[in-house]
Amino acid sequence: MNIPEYLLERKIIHIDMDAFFASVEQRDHPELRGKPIAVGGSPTGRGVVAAASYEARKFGVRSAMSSARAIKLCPQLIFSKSRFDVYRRISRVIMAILREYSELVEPISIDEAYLDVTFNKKGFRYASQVAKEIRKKIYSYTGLTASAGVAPNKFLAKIASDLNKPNGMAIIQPETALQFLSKLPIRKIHGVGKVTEEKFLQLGIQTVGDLQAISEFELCNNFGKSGSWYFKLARGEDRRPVKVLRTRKSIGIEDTFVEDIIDLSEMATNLKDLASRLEVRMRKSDSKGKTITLKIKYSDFKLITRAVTLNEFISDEENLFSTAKSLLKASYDDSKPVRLLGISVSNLEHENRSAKEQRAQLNLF
Ligand code: TTP
Ligand code: CA
Ligand code: CA
Repeated sequence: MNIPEYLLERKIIHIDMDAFFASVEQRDHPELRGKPIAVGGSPTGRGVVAAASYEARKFGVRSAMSSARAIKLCPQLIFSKSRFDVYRRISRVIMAILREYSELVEPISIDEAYLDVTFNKKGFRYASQVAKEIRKKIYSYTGLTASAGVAPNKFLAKIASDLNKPNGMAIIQPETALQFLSKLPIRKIHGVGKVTEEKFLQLGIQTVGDLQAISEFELCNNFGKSGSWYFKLARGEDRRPVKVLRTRKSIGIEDTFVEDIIDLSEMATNLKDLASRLEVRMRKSDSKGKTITLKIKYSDFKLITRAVTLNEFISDEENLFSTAKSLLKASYDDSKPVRLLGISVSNLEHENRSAKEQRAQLNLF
């Protein structure tokens, strides 16, 4: 059988952490290990389950289920509070590990990413070797397990990472992709929800194999534009590139005043307010930075920026304010009314750190 060229061009890995939030809680609270646990809102309120441990899933407990229903299904279920800052930090370590193998990394949620390893940084011949190494490294750095899918494109890689979950991996080879697809139930196609599945079933389409027998024209008649997409997917054709999301290079905040300001102490008051709001933003995105930039726009719309790089990473109001204020003092001119002030922080900490350093900071074990 001829293998279509689009299945021979690339090697894509999809990595997805196992029961992510729940596994983190079990890692940090040994008494929860081996037990059915749910991370999320309490069953007495109107909370929902964010993540369920694999032990809890045996009882049917799932993400997005109401906590009240979860406890009915599994009366011994233990609820654990979520700790987003911890999950975010771990996520960053994982993404940094992935970048050690390829520059082409596309995080698609807090616990999963695609990477294109057609040309990987370590010169591995097989993508499966890369995936194996990555899983090992994630475990040694975070104490958590990940599952991996290796395939010629994103669509197949995502399906593959689910096949041997948890703590497993699967490879879909170009040679076997079409045969594999033919047996796959239609709902396994990413983006096919209950409603679309029902529509497929009504047309007598249960597996991707059934879908392969339908013409593109007919699919478009039934599903509009998505018809062509389904037609391609049925043949394992997914040319979507792994897109590198540019990481944030700076965080800033600015205010344009209703009336221009000429008084230095009034400017300082505004700067103080900016610094306080900037601190909140930096805390939210869990970042610190070294370079502080002050932006001044004068009443004649002339714009200047003044920057200083500190010896340490900061994110607190006090330091932001005092640094910005000294920049302001140095460039203050009492003949020039100011219409806008802004502070931004660049040279951010997480860009400057490798996975190893991030792990050291996490102090996991
Ligand atoms: P998922 O990857 O969907 O699930 P999971 O990691 O818990 O389990 P699996 O082993 O099947 O991959 O989601 C990752 C995390 O995102 C999950 O641990 C908690 C969070 N999440 C929510 O907060 N709400 C949700 O509805 C879902 C699906 C996930
Ligand atoms: Ca997951
Ligand atoms: Ca996920």
